[in-house]
Amino acid sequence: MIYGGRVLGRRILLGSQPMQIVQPGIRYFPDYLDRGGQEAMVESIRQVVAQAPLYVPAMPKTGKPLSVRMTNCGALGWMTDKEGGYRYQPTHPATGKPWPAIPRELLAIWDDISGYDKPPEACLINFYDDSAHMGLHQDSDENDLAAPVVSLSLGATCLFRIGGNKRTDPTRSFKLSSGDALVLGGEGRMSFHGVDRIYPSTSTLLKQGGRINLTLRRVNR
Ligand SMILES: O=C(O)CCC(=O)C(=O)O
Ligand SMILES: [Mn+2]
Repeated sequence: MIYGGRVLGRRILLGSQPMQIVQPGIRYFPDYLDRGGQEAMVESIRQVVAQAPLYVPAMPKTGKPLSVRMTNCGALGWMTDKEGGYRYQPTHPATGKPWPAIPRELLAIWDDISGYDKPPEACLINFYDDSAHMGLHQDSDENDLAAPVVSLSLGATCLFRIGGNKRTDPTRSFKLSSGDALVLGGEGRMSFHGVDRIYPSTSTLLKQGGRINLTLRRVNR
């Protein structure tokens, strides 16, 4: 059973809008989760955060704090700090405990739209307040680059930017709203991308405002 979704024949259709190919390998699913599905997902994420509190990640070497707060669920979690740099690790940096399991409704989304036969090992949870952003980057710390990255947005709308495989390639920007899903796979797996800005007060999903982004990743081949 998929929470908030409808089952059509053998295909589980959660989105109300058709999928759009933004550029080769980049698939955009507007309104993928309906409001009920979004609320259920927020509740699952709250339970993860209760076990694995949000922390402030820091840039390698400089120790400059990122503007987003992060946590993870899954066997592995992505993190960065001054001493250790970008990496995946099996435990939370503050509690020392293993990350909580990936909620089953997130695993169902991976099964529905990733097109990949192995399950995700990591789900990075980013929390953006109204002034947070994320600079242009590639997701390149995974060994299995054949697997896509599956992203789900909840709460405030953001301006998302995506380009090509080189930092200097031209970019395009579009808005990601609550319930939207995005897949970076195939030719688009190494596309540079980032979040330029959050649009405050564009969603009633999160009572305190802000935006949550969840990215499901396969780390090992
Ligand atoms: O917040 C987003 O939509 C993108 C997040 C992202 O690129 C990342 O966590 O690597
Ligand atoms: Mn990324």
